[in-house]
Amino acid sequence: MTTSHPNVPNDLEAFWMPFSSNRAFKKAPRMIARAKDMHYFTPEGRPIIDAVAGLWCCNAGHQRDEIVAAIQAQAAELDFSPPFQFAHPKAFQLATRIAALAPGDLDHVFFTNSGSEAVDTALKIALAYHNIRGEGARQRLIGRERGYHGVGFGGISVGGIVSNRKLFGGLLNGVDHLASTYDRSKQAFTRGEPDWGGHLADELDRIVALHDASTIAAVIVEPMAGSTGVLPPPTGYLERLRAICDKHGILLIFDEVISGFGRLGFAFAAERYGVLPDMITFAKGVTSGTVPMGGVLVRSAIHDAFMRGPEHVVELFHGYTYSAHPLACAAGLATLDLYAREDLFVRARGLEEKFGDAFQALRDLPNVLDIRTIGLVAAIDLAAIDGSPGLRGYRAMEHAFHEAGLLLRVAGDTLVATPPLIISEEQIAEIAGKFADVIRAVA
Ligand code: PXG
Repeated sequence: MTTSHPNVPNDLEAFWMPFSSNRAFKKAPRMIARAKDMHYFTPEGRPIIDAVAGLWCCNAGHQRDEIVAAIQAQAAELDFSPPFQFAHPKAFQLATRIAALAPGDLDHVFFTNSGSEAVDTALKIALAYHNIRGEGARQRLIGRERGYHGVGFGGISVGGIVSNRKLFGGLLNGVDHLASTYDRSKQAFTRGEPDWGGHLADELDRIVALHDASTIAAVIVEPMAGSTGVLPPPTGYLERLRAICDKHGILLIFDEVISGFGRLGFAFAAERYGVLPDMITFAKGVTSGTVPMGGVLVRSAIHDAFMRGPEHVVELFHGYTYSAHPLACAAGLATLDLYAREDLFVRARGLEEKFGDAFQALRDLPNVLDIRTIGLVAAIDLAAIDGSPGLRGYRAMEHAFHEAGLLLRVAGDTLVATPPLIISEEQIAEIAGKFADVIRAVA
């Protein structure tokens, strides 16, 4: 593919794009060159309203002056310092700030560079925790069907997305999965948490009975499953999981890579649901997507269990060269300042009803099978084109970008909206209107 525009590269061959239809893209590229607040701009300068906060991450909107300035200043002051046996001040400052946002005694932060690394880190901490307490037989990990926990081997093993698993061999041993909490016949067109499905948490008791609690290390779930099309937790479900884990000494990990930092109107979904997990994984919104960063929040008892033995000894043989990178820490601090100053989590909570109204109103459009709304998230299931699952969704994404000036996200034939938390009421109406145009265009 060649193109004559000065800001567009002539050769698109070398870059193997992640999770993309490379050949289709390279025939008709959807190129993004610039961004500001709620908008992207193509190289030609055409505005595209961002209905998905980049990829669920730019919660404060794009190119916010305070975050840009903090990154620029940090780059001029300290490019990198080794995170193993040395540190820079902002790493401690940011960990303290994140811990203060988290509920209960989730008081310790292990930094990573992505959600995938955060998930693998949390799973490793769970296994090691049981080991050092003399319960080394606790090796099994429990995930959930339709769960997404990134693309590391740990994450795809506990994850429940067939395409992410089937080509990659045997994965981790000793993993089991809970059933997905979604049943359209019982939950269609639900706003917020569905009433049906809380009992599905009791499956954990069945899995425990099969394997015995003494072999199970941890359960990992997204409080709200995001990537497979937005599946809010049924009322009571997370509480029941917590109770069963407590009964059996199993650690409960909430993967909040998507639900963290305001998406559901709270710093973390754990707060919305009043359920305290043993660990929370986060990424994305911590820097509003500006610099890669992820991490794991860990409860005190788990952290403290490692802090024993001779003091010169490394307590956890795990970490990344770029854990707590100075640029990411500077971006994170500026992002948290901005969230606080503009009260963006509370703002999201205040907009939830209007956002839900705007998207639930699309239910009579052609091919709409279900609409789920929660926080500042909406998912619209469209009927698949016979014999070509995902084609209607793909066409919707293309039409949205090229014709409607809209960036949306598709998961198969499900269209997803998850905009920056700075969205105005007028922009909610604008985005919902564009979704309606797109759904009609692909009918
Ligand atoms: N856990 C959860 C719950 C996620 O949503 C990851 C882990 C992995 O994060 P990294 O930073 O390694 O990508 C994610 C990522 C989508 C979509 O369209 C969602 C994600 C990534 C790409 C697309 O829903 N979430």
